[in-house]
Amino acid sequence: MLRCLTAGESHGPELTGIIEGMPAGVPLTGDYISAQLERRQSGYGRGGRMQIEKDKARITAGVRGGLTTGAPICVVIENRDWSNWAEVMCSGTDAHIGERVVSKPRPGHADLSGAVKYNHRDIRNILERASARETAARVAVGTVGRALAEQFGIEITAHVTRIGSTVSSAGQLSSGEIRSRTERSELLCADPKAEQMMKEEIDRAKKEGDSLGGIFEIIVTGVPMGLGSHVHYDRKLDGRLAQALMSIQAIKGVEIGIGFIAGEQPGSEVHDELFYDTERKFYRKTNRAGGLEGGITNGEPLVLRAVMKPIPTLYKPLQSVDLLTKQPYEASVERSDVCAVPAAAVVGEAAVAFEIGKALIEKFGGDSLAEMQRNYQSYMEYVKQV
Ligand code: EPS
Repeated sequence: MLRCLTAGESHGPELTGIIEGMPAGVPLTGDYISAQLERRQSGYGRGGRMQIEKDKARITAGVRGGLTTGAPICVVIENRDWSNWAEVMCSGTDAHIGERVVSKPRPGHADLSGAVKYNHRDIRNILERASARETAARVAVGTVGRALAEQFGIEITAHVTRIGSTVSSAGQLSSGEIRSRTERSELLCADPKAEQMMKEEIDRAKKEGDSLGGIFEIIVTGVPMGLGSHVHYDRKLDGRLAQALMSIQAIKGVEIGIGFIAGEQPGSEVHDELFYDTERKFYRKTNRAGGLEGGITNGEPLVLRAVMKPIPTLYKPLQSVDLLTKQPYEASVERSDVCAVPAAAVVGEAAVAFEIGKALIEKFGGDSLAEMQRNYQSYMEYVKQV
């Protein structure tokens, strides 16, 4: 069973990810993880913090000579901004606890509910962990799952399909074409015309002190039929993928396949009809189910979408109430991202990669990659004979 934990505050010394349950013999390096961290940091519309951070993954356990050993893997990412926060964020009793206290909850953040729930008078104790900085650690742990998935020919591609009112028309492209186009895009958008309009929309929002959300899509190819299960709610892969995506900061909805459109169409236009030929075996001419039926992968590409709300830390003040004085005030900030949808798309890829890695281990078992691959080959032979 593959599991992970992350720890670390936004302005603490570092973020840490621990992954347990990876088989031995999977190629993995710090550079491989850092390449994904770099993708997460790029994107038009990021704020001042991204000028400070240069995320690099340092593997401190579980990998030797570029291969996993089977032991827990530990990945550390340093927070460069820590040097500006060392006294305030220090874990010792000499921390400057009374400095940079936050008592003004920002609407849309975990600030107020978190402070009440955890009995804090300083909202910093909540915002430091609720911060999307934590997604750097999620990318690191998810990339370990991706390293495993790649060994089975699985590819995971995200692209931004909407920012604010601008929609990309890249929906009809192949995942390979989407991947090569997004590599050249600052917004991870496969439609250059839409990307230009998205940038203009971000510029306008920035000028007005506002923020923008959007939608990203994730396509997973090479997934064998039979990952996940129909037998119990917590084994259904659609539910697990949705949870993985919903738990990313600021995500407010997830769709699989045609998603909410399914509620508008008659059944005859929703379900994917089945066909068979000796070459292709069982196949479908459509993929409205997004590669998942009954919580089990059906061999078609997985297609998932998630919507990110606009970042709630705004230059434009929003009405709120001070936690301590109970006086009304207008919440505003000195530093914020205007739009982080491309970053969220990279985090989404990693979150999905982790779940796919987990599902592969559940299905094909084994303590080493070689053992897993033997099990995989024998299963794929069986599927071909059905
Ligand atoms: C974040 C606020 C900003 C973002 C941060 C998430 O940080 P700061 O408060 O230091 O300006 O830059 O995102 C990251 C640091 C990151 O690596 O993505 C928030 O409140 O969620």
